[in-house]
Amino acid sequence: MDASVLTSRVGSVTTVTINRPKALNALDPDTLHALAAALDAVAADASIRALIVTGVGDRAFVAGADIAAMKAMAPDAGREYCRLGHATLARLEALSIPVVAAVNGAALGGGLELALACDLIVASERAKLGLPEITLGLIPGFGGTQRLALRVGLARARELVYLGQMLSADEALRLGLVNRVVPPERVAEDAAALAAELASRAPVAMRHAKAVTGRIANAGLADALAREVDAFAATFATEDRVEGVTAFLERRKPVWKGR
Ligand code: CO8
Repeated sequence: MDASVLTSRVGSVTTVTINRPKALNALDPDTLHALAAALDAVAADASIRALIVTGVGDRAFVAGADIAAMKAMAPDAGREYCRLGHATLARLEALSIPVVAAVNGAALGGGLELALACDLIVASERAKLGLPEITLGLIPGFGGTQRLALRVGLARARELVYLGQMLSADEALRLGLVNRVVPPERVAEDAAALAAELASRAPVAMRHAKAVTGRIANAGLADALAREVDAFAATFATEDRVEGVTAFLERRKPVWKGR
C-alpha cells in the first residue's frame, strides 16, 4: 500500500504531501497519525528552514476529515478523532519554521483547517475553499471555528461556518483567507519559490517573527480549541450528524430532526 503521507526535500525546504487520491486526500485517522509522524521528523531536523504542505493530484488539497469513516463512528470515537486532528494540527502550528500551504484543489472542512494551521496559503485558481461541516449536521472540528476568524474576522468566519459555503480562490483572496492565487500548473512551483525565499531569511529572526506574530494572533487559542472539541463532540452525538453524513454518501439532501 502507498504511504498516505509523502515527504520530499529540495535544499532546505521540505514538502509533506497528503497521498490518498481515491478519497480526495481526506484525513482519516491513519493519515493523521502519518502526518503527525512526518511533522515530528521535520521538527527534529534543524537544517529544514521552511515547510510546504500539499495534497497529491490536481483535484484536492484535502477534501476534509474522512466522511465515510465518520459514518461508522460512535460519539466517543468522533470525539477521539477530533482530538487527534487537534493534536496533529497543534504540532504543525508549533513548528518554529514558516509553513506554506500549497492548495492545489479543494480545501474543505478539515482540509481548510489544515491550511489554516499553516502560515501562508498559495491557492490554485481552481481551488474551492470552505467549512461545509454544517451541511453534514456538524461544526468544524479541526480548529476551524477559531483559526478562520483569526484570518478573516468574526463576521466573515461566522458566515462561512453558518452557511457552509464554498468559496472560489478569488473570493478567498478578497477575504484575505489566502495570500496568493496562481494558475493550477504553477501552484507547486510558486509555493516552492515562496518557501525558498522564506528559507533564505535569517533563521533566528524568522523563528522570532513567527513566534511573536503567532502570540498576538493566538492569545487564548488553546482554551478556545478545547471548547471546540466539546462543541464538535456534542454535534457528533446527534441523529442529525448520522443523517447528514449518510445523505452526503447517498448523494441526497439531508432531512434534519433537530436532535
Ligand atoms: N471523506 C471521504 N471521502 C471523500 C471525501 C471526504 N471528505 N470527499 C470526497 N470523498 C470521496 C467521495 O465519496 C468519492 O468517492 P467514490 O469515488 O468512492 O464515490 C470521491 O472522493 C470523489 O468525490 P466526488 O465524487 O464527490 O467528487 P466531485 O469532484 O464531484 O466533488 C468535492 C468534489 C466538492 C470535494 C466533494 O467530494 C465534496 O463535497 N466532498 C466533501 C467535502 C466536505 O464536506 N468536507 C468536510 C468533511 S467534514 C470535516 O472535514 C470535519 C472536520 C472535523 C472532523 C473532526 C473529527 C470527526
